[in-house]
Amino acid sequence: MSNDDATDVTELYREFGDERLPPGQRETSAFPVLSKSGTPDWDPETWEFTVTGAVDEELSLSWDEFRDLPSETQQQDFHCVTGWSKFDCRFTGVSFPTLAERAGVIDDVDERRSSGNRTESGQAVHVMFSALDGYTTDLPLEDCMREEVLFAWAYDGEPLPEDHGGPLRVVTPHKYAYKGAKWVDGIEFLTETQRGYWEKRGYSETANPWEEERYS
Ligand SMILES: Nc1nc2c(c(=O)[nH]1)N[C@H]1C(S)=C(S)[C@@H](COP(=O)(O)O)O[C@H]1N2
Ligand SMILES: [Mo]
Repeated sequence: MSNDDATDVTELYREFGDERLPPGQRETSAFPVLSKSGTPDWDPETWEFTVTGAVDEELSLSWDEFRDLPSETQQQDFHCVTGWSKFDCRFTGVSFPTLAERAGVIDDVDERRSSGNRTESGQAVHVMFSALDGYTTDLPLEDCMREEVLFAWAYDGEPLPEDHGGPLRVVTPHKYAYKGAKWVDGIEFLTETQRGYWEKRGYSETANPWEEERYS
């Protein structure tokens, strides 16, 4: 795969700040590994990805079914809350909006009224990501409904390394990287805010690198 196949989304910082490198970060060419408790095992035969909560249709996808979803390759920046940033990472995977559409997430009140199942599913405003190692992280729905939020299975054209979340991880180039669950195996659409693993332990809910939202 050549670089030309990737959509360059590194300019998204202009929405948040003047500089591509967020304040208090330094650029590195390394790709350190940060995990709360090591790399979990995964079995492609039994792995399933679930989409639950305030959706029209709850989903359960096998690895093959997940891999059949429409995918794309993007060139993105990666900002770790511990102070390093890595530019021009090439990730391939499924965008969050693509998956949300599959599950019939309706985040518009008028659409929901006319869909007739308002009380059944409630209105999704927040998302909880879960992972094979028990990690969780949360974001407001509007921060997830961006093309740059990818469920990525490849890095630089190669299968995503296990330490970096292989087979599947989330990347959130507009947020500190703890918002991107490695080994992700499910998302739940929530009708109210809940806190994830680091968010419960004092890290910022919103995690905007250009505002240095590191801790809450
Ligand atoms: N499942 C899971 N996802 C996770 C973590 C984790 O411990 N478990 N750590 C987070 C943190 S704090 C960071 S900084 C990034 C690190 O990603 P990397 O190891 O690929 O650099 O993953 C995030 N996603
Ligand atoms: Mo982190």
